[in-house]
Amino acid sequence: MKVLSTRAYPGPAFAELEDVEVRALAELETPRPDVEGLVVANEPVPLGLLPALRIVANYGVGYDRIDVAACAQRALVVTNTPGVLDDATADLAFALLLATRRHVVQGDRFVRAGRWGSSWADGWLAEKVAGSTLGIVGLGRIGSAVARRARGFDLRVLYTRRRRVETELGEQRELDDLLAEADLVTLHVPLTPETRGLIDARRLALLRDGACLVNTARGEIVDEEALVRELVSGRIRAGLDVFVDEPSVPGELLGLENVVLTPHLGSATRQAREAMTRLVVDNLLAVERGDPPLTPVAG
Ligand code: 8YV
Repeated sequence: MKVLSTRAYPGPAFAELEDVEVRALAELETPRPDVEGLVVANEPVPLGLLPALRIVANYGVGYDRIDVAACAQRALVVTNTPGVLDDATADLAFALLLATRRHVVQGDRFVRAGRWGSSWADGWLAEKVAGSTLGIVGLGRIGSAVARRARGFDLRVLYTRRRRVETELGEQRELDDLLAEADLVTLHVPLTPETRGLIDARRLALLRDGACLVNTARGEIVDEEALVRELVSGRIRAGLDVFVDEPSVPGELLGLENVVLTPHLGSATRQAREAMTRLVVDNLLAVERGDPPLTPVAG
């Protein structure tokens, strides 16, 4: 099966694809009737240029930029990579929570600027982490991995989840109540029509003064303009790994000390990324053999 892949994805599994062409989708100008498999990283699929396509294998768990309904109409299989990046993303969410709360990046900049000797950093007293309340918006696979880490930090955990479910990981709340009660809030819902703009200006205003908001999910889950206004006002802090128009980041954020910015690193461990490639390749090989894909997305 001829596979087109938008990048050479990391790990040994990629070499198992016998007939693979690495090419950015923007470079496709004429129809490619030879291509049966496509690997993308949450990129819109030019279905019109790929008439013989059988499978779109997404390198990532989130597939919000792929028109799954249009693929289903053409009886195309769409797969993603759930499960293998939970620990990596939960680790980064925790790193951002701690870095944002404890002025880690701000401190690093201060030391590098040679300012440590000349001024006493007593404006930087942080609120403690242990004993504070963590709100997890979306207690799915990644949210649950965050909740397990929270135990070791003696955090009280609140969570939202679509279904009402009792778990020993924390206490379930309605979203507005969670936002008003938590000291630290981390987002772990997929981007869907229901979650686009979920954390809007009204909900941002519910956050407590000094609260830390972490987003390793998707930029569009938050009203980014409203978030920028809250951050410019200095009322809350944030650790942001994802942005509406990434790789562009709102310019106002770049000069702020109350925000830590990372370039969409959630799944960026060698182990997670290699396992993602493994799953992408296994899905392609399954479809090539005529077997059911391992991790299809619901169409
Ligand atoms: C990216 C992600 O897909 O899994 C997701 O939903 O956002 C990430 O894993 C990955 O960074 C490749 O762009």
